[in-house]
Amino acid sequence: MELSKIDVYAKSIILQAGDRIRQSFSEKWTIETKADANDLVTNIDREIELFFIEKIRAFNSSHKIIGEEGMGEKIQSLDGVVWIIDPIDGTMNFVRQHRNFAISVGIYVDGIGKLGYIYDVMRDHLYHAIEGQGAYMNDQPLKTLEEISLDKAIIGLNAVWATPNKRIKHEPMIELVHKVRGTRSYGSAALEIVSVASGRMDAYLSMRLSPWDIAGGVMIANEVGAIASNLENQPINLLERDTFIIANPFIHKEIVENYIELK
Ligand code: 2AM
Ligand code: CA
Ligand code: CA
Ligand code: CA
Repeated sequence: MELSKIDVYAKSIILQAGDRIRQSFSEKWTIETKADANDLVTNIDREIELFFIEKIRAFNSSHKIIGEEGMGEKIQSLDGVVWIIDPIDGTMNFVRQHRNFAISVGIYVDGIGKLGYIYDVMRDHLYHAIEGQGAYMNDQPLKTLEEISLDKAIIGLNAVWATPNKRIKHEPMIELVHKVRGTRSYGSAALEIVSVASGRMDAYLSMRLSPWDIAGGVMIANEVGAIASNLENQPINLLERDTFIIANPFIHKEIVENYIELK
């Protein structure tokens, strides 16, 4: 299967899904909670995931699908062609802000990222990458990341991690917050990752992300030289939930080694 054929098809179904999401603002959604009171899901998250599954099966029934809402398969390996999908990344933003959410799609072949897409639905910005061919925003190339020092960096960080918490020592995080030029928190991992890929932000870290939060974005960010790992500086694993950092290559090691102490 040629990647270019998959690419054309993936883009077309992502744009169709975006149209459907924008159209849904005129309807009444069903909003439920999942793991905790802040973990939201709507009927639109589920509908869009199902839309992708039907479209991908119609395209090629041998392709496997992993999606956040669990309508794809439970897969144990990344053998073959695997689509890793988050139908709405940033559901809380979708519900409360009506913006700052994205569709995330990563397509992996035998575990290697081949195609990545992040669609910022309300801005109509489609980021994409094809392995080895660079990354683009609406077909404009993203530039290779340039050298930056930590004191000039803007980092994406949820404020919780700089307060006492169960997952990470907060004292070094406070030091990091003081060291850098600024912090941001957008509430959509996919949009934070493409912010790093676009050079608007220089790092983003999270204590707990799932494969669908990062699969599309990491493909895009890799193409401009960003480094992704877990917070123990191990390679990312697309079958498990884990800690996560993506950063400009000039500050990745410094953040992980000097400021991260997991509990
Ligand atoms: P989601 O909106 O698709 O659930 C928000 O902080 C970011 O973290 C979003 O990208 C969100 O994805 C992700 N996230 C992962 N696990 C989450 C959880 N249990 N609750 C809320 N957001 C979660
Ligand atoms: Ca969710
Ligand atoms: Ca997500
Ligand atoms: Ca989601």
